[in-house]
Amino acid sequence: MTALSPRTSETIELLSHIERRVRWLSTWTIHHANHVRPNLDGLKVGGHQASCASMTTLMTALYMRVLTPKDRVAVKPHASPVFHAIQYLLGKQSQDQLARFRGFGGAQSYPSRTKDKTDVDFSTGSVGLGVAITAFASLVQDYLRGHGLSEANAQGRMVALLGDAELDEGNIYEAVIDAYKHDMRNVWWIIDYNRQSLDAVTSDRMFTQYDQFFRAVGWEVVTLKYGKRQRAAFAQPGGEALRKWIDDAPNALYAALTYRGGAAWREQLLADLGSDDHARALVERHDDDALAALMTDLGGNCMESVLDAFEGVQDDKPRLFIAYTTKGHGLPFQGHKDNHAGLMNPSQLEAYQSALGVAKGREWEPLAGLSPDLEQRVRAYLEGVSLARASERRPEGAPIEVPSADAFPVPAGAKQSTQAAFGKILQSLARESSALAARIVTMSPDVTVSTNLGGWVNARGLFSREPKEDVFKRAKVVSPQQWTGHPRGQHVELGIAESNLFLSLAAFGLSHSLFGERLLPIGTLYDPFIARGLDALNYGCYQDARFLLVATPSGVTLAPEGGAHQSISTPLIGMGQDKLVYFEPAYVDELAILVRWAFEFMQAPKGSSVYLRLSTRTLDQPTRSRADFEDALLQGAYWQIPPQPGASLAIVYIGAVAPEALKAHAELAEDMPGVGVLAMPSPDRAHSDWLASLRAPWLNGPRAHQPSHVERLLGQLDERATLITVLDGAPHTLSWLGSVRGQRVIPLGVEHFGQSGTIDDLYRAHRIDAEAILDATATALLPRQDQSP
Ligand SMILES: Cc1ncc(C[n+]2csc(CCOP(=O)(O)OP(=O)(O)O)c2C)c(N)n1
Ligand SMILES: [Mg+2]
Repeated sequence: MTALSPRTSETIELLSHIERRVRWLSTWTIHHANHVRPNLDGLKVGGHQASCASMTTLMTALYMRVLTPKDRVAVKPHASPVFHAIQYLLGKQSQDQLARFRGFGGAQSYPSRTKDKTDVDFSTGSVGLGVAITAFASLVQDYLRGHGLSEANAQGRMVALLGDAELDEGNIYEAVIDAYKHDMRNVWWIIDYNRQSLDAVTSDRMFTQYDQFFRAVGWEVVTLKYGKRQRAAFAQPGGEALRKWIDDAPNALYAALTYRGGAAWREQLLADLGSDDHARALVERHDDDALAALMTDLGGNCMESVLDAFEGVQDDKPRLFIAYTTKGHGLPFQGHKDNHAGLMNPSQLEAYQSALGVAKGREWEPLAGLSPDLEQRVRAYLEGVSLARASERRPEGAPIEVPSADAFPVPAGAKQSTQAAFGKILQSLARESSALAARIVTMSPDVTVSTNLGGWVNARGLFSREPKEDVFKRAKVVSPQQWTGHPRGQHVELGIAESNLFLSLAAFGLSHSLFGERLLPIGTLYDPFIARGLDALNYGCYQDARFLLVATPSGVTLAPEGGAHQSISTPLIGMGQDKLVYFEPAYVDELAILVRWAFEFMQAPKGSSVYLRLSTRTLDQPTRSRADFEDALLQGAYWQIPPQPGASLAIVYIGAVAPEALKAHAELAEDMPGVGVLAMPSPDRAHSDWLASLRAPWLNGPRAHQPSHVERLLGQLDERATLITVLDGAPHTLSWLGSVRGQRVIPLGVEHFGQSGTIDDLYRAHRIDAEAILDATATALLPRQDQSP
């Protein structure tokens, strides 16, 4: 943070006016979308006026005074209109975008890095994730600094603005634990403590607990409970009784009285405190409006208290601000328990508008309703705001050169698994002094060793803010793992919580765009546990973070290690997940090509993250020249054994079941020469290419049709050929192949899980062995009932 200009009473005055503008504009934006803009499909548009109103003080203080361009913020999803109103006042958002709030191409329902047309630092939407990513972004900052890629004074604050019910999301506590282990700094989490969620008022039992959670893991906790007006009242005779009443009041009662207003406050306070003469006098000195204003003067809605709290911070310790607020602050439904998705009706809006002096037809004017003098002073203030003057906050980071294929030699060995080979490929990169090797950062949720990253970590070290000796090494305990921690280490060892792996990949995978330095993050985990972090994975992809996800072992092929660790549906996740390309190589020469390609694709403007589904099964490796299959591999499929032209049968396989496909083929060869074996290392690439080729003529006219890669490959078979597909995963992964040319598919795959055994046992039980393929062939040869001869 830079030094702030001294705060004067005028600062507070102007910020309070700005806050009123922010509240008006965010309320109006939602109102306009719901009540003014034509509604063409009759569906609710929605928006959260109450959730916005409770945050306007906090956000105005931050954006209009406290934040600097180095700071990055995750805004509570349903406060999106507040964020957009602030950007609008700072001259960084258009009226057109606000007027199209929640419409196609307009300001998004929830702040979005990829879809919004203004400066969103972190997307939010699925509550909890935006909070946690700020902790990992601060780790990225520390990492860059440790690696000499940023200066000490370049450190910004990673800020999350969160709802209080958002604290129910367990991923927040998982992140806090890893944050503590990594001694993370420069994180501010600011709770909009309005004590209401979507459905209800927060349980009183939680009322005092949050601070203890956080203090236990090294956070400084700042509670903003009372506003300035309340503090002044507490200093008066009877004030202590009032304070005690406020402290003891149940959340639901406080909210209900807030909704009902001054007369209700008076009735309740006099009933409870009336026997105390001083307290009674204190209450009676306030008329109804003044009493309501006093009782709702909570710390998080008091500009001066908020600024005191933020500006009082002088260090980089992680900080939790518990800012008491009123949900719907200043709006007619404030405190009402059902106000979460409540919308003001047109007459309420009209009353609010006229109280602010905003003339009809001038609703979008940024400073409507202010006197000319005030307008001029506010405008001058806004022009001086640090974020208004900031220019580029979306750097791209220089690309990292990916060395030629020589730097990615195919690991030697006649029999190998893709998992072990991946470890070897990284080990050979670790020996290089290339720019690429310097920018790789690996991370794993406590499965570094068992996913074969140990060698890489031995060579490149653990990332740690402070040097950490390998005590076992000093004590001469023999171990293949020799892990020393230091600020230049290139592996981030995470706790088991997989959600943290994905949030960490998301943060490191945005380094180029947040901090202007590109990193190439690689995360390893067991394939089934992708499901544990799936929402966080989706979240990273949504933000267009770029990373390489290596999931291993996978399927039932992990055999005796298996049982509960088997994965079935991950190929479908790989195919269905936007901004993630899925590959499942069988052979290590494929893998070497794919790892190199992934580093390029992760950096390509139209690229994405990459997911490699690997295996511990050792396979006999083919001897062949990469030129024979490289291009086709990258398009997702190639003929490993080409069919005779017009063949009536092909076996299509993914990954570790290659030997079964080849064995079945060999057995068929005598009776049925010409059967092809199609290797399909990326059903994802092949499928999306096929869909794109279908779409092209619809979008660009009939001449735009180009047959897709897989269409060309299958075109070598008879049009009535049968495709027997097989993989260690959900059979649906390849069923779509039947629609490419209308050929029949018999899909083999895994539908149930949980039983361990040998590979032979399991392949037999799940019917993905050679015998099952031959059985399917027999079915294929039967005359089809639907086809007349
Ligand atoms: C993972 C997830 N679950 C559910 C929701 C739906 N949702 C949006 S806001 C909300 C309640 C939030 O309450 P709180 O965090 O207290 O916010 P505020 O009171 O400020 O609106 C819920 C359940 C969501 N966005 N994300
Ligand atoms: Mg709340």
